[in-house]
Amino acid sequence: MNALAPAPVAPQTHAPADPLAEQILDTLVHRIGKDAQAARPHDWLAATILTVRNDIIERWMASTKAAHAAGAKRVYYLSLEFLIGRLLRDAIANLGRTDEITRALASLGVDLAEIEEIEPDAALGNGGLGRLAACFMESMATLELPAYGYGIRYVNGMFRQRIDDGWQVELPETWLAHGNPWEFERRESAYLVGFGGEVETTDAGRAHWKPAEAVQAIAVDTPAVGWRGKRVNTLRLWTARALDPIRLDAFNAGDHERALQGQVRAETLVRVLYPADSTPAGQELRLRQEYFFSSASIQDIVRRHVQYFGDVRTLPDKAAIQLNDTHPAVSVAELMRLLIDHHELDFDEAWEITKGTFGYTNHTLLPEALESWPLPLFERMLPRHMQLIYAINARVLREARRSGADDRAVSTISLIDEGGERRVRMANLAFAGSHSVNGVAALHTDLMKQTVFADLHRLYPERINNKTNGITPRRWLQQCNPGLCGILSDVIGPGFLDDAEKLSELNAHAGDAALQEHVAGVKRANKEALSSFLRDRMKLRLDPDALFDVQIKRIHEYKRQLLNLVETVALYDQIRSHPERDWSPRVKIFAGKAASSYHNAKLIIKLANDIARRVNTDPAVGELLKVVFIPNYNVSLAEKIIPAADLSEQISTAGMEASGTGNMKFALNGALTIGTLDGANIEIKDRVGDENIVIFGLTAEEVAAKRANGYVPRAMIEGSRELAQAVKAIATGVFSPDDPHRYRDLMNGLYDHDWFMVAADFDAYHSAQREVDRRWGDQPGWRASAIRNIANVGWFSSDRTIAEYARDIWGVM
Ligand code: HBZ
Repeated sequence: MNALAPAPVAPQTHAPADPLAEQILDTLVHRIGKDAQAARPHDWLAATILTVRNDIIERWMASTKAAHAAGAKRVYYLSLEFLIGRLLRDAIANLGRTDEITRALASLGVDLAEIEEIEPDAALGNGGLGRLAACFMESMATLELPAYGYGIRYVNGMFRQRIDDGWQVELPETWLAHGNPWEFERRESAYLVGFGGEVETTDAGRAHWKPAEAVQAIAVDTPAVGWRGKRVNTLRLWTARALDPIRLDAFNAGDHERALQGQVRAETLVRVLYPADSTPAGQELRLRQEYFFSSASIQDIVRRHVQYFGDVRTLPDKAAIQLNDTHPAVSVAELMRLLIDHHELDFDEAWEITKGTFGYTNHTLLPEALESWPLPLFERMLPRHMQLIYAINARVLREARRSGADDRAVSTISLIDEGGERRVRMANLAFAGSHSVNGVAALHTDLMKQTVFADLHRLYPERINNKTNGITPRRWLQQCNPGLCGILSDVIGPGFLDDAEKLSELNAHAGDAALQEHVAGVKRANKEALSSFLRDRMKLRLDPDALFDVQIKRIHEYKRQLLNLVETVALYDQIRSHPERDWSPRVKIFAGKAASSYHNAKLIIKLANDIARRVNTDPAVGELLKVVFIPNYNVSLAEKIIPAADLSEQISTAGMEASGTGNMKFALNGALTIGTLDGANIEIKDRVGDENIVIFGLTAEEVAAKRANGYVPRAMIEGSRELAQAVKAIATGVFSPDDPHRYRDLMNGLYDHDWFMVAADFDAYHSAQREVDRRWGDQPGWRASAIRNIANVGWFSSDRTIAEYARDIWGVM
């Protein structure tokens, strides 16, 4: 400013002394077009985001330039899902600017917490797999890896769940309704993606694919800020545009529908996230989505590589592409196509480059969840890719025969499933096309070797490796539980903020009564905050001194919400029969979405609500037992519930939950786990110690043996008085007097097959819950256990997981 110029006259209202407040106000006026008087909360939110964004953009450009200047190898994380949730609190916390921004907004009469609360969740994912991708994005930036996430910019993410009379109703999620200040459309980064048509052979003997149809993929970038703002990476989500958005010939001829047909078809591609989890979405549109984002991403990666390094043959030295499950597995064929048809490499060389570049992460062994596509559909949509898959298959099967595989092994290794209708097996394609195939917890990786991938593992014994999942401690401890972090800093200093494994220093203080008191005080405050949130939202009163017992996750039979509910009914019966006993008050909290086509999962939601209605209004149990189903579970809700939990329910049928990541979040926030020996529960137990977790039930081996040897659930049910009573009560309509047969089939399923071993594990679970009661009765013991959980789960930071991927798979650390 000119020193001689008169000082500007401060406006009368909202005269901020604070330069940051001035910036926000300036943004509000000049970017949003509102003044402080007229601004609504959404305007303040947008103005705040646009202001902090400037800081992020500068770091973002610096990060990109640094990677370029260093000629660094880049990591590409391909995922059809990124469940990132809200971004404002995370971004400003990682930039270390929370206090400053809180003050600036306060000087403008705005409450930061209030505007954070109206930011919509970016819910571009179903559950664990999508949330893992989001945690990984944050950790890759934190570890200063040059990394890109690639996915789809769905217009409608995960559906919003409403509960009407106890039933789930799905409503569209409109997260973009107020615009999205975090994203940048990059019109210059656009690629053509073809579908259908035919393959011709050129005079030079090369394949030439002539698609019948093409759409344009356009990049939309969102910054991903690492801890302490050290690095900002790019989440690149593709949107679709028709090549010819309006066909003027048709329009002028009066056929307005046909004129816009191309645009509608393109928009359909990116319209909605498939809300099925653990069951493949078998429709043609899903395969179109998979190819659309895979093709755009691979084209972008190859283009960047050639632009920076000149020679496509050095791709594996400079690019590591990780496939998040098989959803992007067609990328293997797409890279082969680009290398052979466009870069004119021969098949063998292209294959070595492809294998050197890709890694594949498997997230499930459920056979019904393994993706495969009908061969005729695949061939019609992607004829050139089908040819390449045949060629890859011929090569793999040749290698299999040479290594001594018999007919049975050859048929399971084949990329084509020949049993019945012929299908393309995406997991086999991903496995064959990758130099690394990893599971997400130790048990899961072992089971991959023993079951689904046994023959591929024998053929390529070096390929399978384990990378136990992790969670980002920034979102799942620092941001969601500031009270706890304050105490931890006071006791062990702030070192844990940069290295979660330093939480182990807390072990020395686990028996300290003052610390126990403080940790319990924060837990109690978090429970009060959750209770008051639920009072406003659900008109519900909870006792913050009760044990908060929580199961929040997708509703799925293998996760066994039903086991928890049946046990709740048994407990309810016992409280009513023995009101004189010394029961400790419990609140059973459930939340989660069911795939819209998953009948039993939706019925389980209804059952939870039916049980809640009956139990919560029964004067015979009073405050001793309450049951709550919280609607519309999402990342933001998890951030409120987890810090308030005393008990974490991780009770899947052993062998079926690949890892779980909620289990890690609860333990990090001082909840004890009641769980089976499944997924990462096993590794949590190994770290927190047997005395600080409650384990029950069949092992994975026992489950397999029981299934193999003819399991008779009816006998189990009849042999357990508590179980028989509870099942009968549910089956005969005690909780559904308006429709007494509502749960008859669900309960008959337990008698007849009980695939998920609810009956087999019931007694063990019931006793384990009584063990929880006993431990809860000893509050000093419980609190010490809570502290030992916090102290010993720092290893489950996604920083550790990503460091392992970086070292063992990507070769970038
Ligand atoms: O991936 C989950 C596993 O069930 C869980 O155990 C693990 O912790 C987590 C991260 O590794 N899997 C999923 O969340 N799977 C899906 O969401 C899914 C989505 C679409 C599909 C199939 C599965 O077509």
